Amino acid sequence: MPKFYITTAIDYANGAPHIGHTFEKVLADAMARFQRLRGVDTWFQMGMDEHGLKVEQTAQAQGVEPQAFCDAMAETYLKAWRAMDISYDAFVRTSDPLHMKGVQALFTRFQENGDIYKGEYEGLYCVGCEAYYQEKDLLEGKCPVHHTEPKKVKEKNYFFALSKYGERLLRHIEAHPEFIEPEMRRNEVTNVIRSGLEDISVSRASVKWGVPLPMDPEQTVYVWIDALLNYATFVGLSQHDEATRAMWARWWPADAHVIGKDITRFHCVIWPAMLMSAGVELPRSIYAHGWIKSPDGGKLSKTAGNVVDPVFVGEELRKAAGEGLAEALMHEPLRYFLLREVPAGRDGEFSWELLVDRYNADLANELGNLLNRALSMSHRYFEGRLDPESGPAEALDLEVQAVATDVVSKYIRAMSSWQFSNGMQETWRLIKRANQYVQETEPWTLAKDPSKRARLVRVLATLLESLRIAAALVAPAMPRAAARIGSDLGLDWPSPRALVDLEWPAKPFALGHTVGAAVVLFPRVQAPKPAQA
Ligand code: ME8
Repeated sequence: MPKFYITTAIDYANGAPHIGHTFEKVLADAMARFQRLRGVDTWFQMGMDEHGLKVEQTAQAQGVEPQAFCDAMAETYLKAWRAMDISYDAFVRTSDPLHMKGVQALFTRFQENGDIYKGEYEGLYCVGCEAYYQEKDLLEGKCPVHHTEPKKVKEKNYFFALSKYGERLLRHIEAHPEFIEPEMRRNEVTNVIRSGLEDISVSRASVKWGVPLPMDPEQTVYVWIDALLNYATFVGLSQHDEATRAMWARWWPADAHVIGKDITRFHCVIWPAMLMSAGVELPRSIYAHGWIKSPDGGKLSKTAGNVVDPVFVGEELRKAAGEGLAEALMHEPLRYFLLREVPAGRDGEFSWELLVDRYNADLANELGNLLNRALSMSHRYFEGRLDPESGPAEALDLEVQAVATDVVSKYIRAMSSWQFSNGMQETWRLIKRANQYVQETEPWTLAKDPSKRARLVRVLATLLESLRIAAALVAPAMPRAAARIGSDLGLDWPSPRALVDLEWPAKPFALGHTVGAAVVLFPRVQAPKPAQA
């Protein structure tokens, strides 16, 4: 069975998750679900980045030990990811002893390969990024991401010989362009490497909250080296027993690391160089997404203090929908919004108004309306069970069928290459075509004429078949809504092969089949903006 190992960045434990983090987790989740529903064995890993100065300082400011602080924060993250239905297989925490041992083992390997040496570092450090900056990379003396002034730091620490790996990295990227997606990011990274790589400091003398260096326990491993290694330590890098050997053989190399565009240098330069040094195969692909910005154009970030809590958004949307939106479905619209609204690799904007507009247009008026119409007419004219035979397919029916077939092939292509917005637009092309088909065929007119009964059966069967396919296509974006539609259609759902069995059958499934009662899945929202969003 083919395999797919996908990861997200692990979020800093210094503040609660916001819409920006949610965007990344939803992207990776949609890809993981897409792969699973295509019949691919998938391992989806995410987690929390717990060590380093930023977390140490935040815990200190709150008067708690870093470990206790991170334990509480892990609860907050897990609560959000469960609410958002992120289907992770493992949630890693870098304070886990298994991981810490793995970091030390790799560090020793770098040293044995002659890539670690002692030196003195003097530079400008941004705690928000947990990274050194060179003067030329600052904007008016400030960090370009956090808009804060970095601090001058001078310490004795250990260095990694990154400069050794520039040529090999360039050759790898040339031979495997898919290693960095999208192309825009690949070009940026290639330019960084071409302009010359400097060795990097990989330990901290002043930070206590971290993994002690195996060769000098007075120092801790630089948090980025520690964090990047999570991708390998939690899938059996140590290979010290049967279970870890099996994990490693099954999942490594990673097929996709999903990260934000602000951390490509770490993932596309430092991480592969570390793996080269350790003699480990490189991941297949790194996909860098854009940022979710607030309407004022700024990146939503914990440091900027303009974050939006994803769980709050769903709760408010439910209130705004007059509680008619089921509790189980209240976070689905945000998932859909993030996938539909943001073009692949680009920045996107989040605002309450944009969310409500998208919800009303696509979910209430199109998808919800189609489901409600198809089910209510099945009940009104056939008491929920269509006749087992129908009239022959006519030109209009074949046209809907042709749209479905075309949509499916374009959807698969789009979703396989991170073009989720296109995948959703394709899906809605089918949904809109089916709604238009209702207007064209006028089932209510057919129902008045008993001689048109077989034709009416064909029309409703065509609608229900379109919905079956649409529900499967929607599943990576809105798994709960898809499951709900599947069960309303009386289907055995979730089908593990939902995105394999997508062809239009010779005999529509709805013939002689009983469907559920009519429902309003997504009631329209006309509500003022809630205070926090
Ligand atoms: O960078 N829009 O953690 P982090 C889109 N611990 N994505 C955003 C975003 C926004 N407004 N804000 C953050 C770290 N992200 C490290 C990662 S991985 C070995 C270590 C994304 O909490 C960001 O780009 O600052 C990153 O991919 C992820 O959320 C975690 O960000």
